[in-house]
Amino acid sequence: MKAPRKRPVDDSAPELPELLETEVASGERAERTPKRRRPIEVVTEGPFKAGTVAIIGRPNVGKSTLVNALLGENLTIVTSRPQTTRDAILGVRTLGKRQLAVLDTPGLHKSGSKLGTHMNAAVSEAVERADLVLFVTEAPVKGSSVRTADREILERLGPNAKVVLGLNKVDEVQPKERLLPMLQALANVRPFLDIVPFSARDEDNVDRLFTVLAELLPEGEPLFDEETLTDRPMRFFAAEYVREQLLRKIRDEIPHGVGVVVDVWEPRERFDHIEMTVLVARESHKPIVLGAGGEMLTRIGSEARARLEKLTGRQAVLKIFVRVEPGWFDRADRLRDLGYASATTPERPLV
Ligand SMILES: Nc1nc2c(ncn2[C@@H]2O[C@H](COP(=O)(O)OP(=O)(O)OP(=O)(O)O)[C@@H](O)[C@H]2O)c(=O)[nH]1
Ligand SMILES: [Mg+2]
Repeated sequence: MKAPRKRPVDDSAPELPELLETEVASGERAERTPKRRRPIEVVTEGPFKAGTVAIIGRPNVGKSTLVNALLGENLTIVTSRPQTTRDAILGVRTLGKRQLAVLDTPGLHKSGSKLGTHMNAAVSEAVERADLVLFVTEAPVKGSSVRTADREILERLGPNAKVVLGLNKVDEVQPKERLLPMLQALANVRPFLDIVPFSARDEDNVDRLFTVLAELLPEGEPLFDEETLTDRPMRFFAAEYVREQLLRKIRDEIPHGVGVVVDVWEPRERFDHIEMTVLVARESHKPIVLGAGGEMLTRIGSEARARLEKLTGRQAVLKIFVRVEPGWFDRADRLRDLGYASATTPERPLV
């Protein structure tokens, strides 16, 4: 069997990534042209390639947005707040002779609770499990030096880890030449198999990123059947979509965030009947979640329901309760109830 194609990058001179080449070469006129979302090129000849890519990076750099763009499905939750994702979440896309299984992971951060420890441990597990790591960071609005937190993550990845560098949010930087010093600085921290600048939000260059990652995967049989989107049960996403709305609407008022537990999931003939509990840490948080006359919780429920129905293709009826449970984020049993698999795993180095 042929080895997967690798494109080594010289530390001192990173390859000029494709997005930059086109934009630099075509000048100002091209920048005024609206971006086109290119479809992913489907490989139909030759051996099948399949494998897992762990997508890691600081909180809020756009990992989950990217996962949804790579999957072509709105699966994982996205908010403008750091520490949105709390567990490694698998998403699978099979196109022709390529199967890309991506692991969305929590943003690596300094943890202050069992939940935080679990989140960082989930990243280590994802890296261990994966064939390839995609390290994502965001384009700097100003300056070009490598952020300390980025450097720390890159240094925690062992020298033998197979890592691709993804630079997100390039839509925020004009002209694109301004990205080059940062790419150069990052490439000086460690070698990357490839470097891809992209905008997950605008789905710009995500097609190329898919191709680059898929080509680096090992040859072999598919890991999942062609229709698989994720290995998580729908009830996990039901809870996630409620949490997403809570984070979007009232994160400022609830500093420790919330936990959402699915208590009942009953498939009935024409709809799924779902009962959930929102855990808050303080009595004073309960009226914030409920809103005046329960209006906030009703809005949260109806937006989460709409998102869930799109995913399951079935109607849903959601009943949401709120319970005060001080310190829920520090209780291993509660974290397991919330579906966070490695709730008791201690933090380990990223291998
Ligand atoms: N301008 C711009 N914003 C983006 C892009 N991709 C993501 N964002 C925004 O960045 C914020 C964070 O996105 P997420 O996808 O939740 O980031 P994350 O890395 O998964 O965050 P955590 O789960 O907290 O680690 C959201 O407000 C996104 O809309 C992009 O390409 N351009
Ligand atoms: Mg995320």
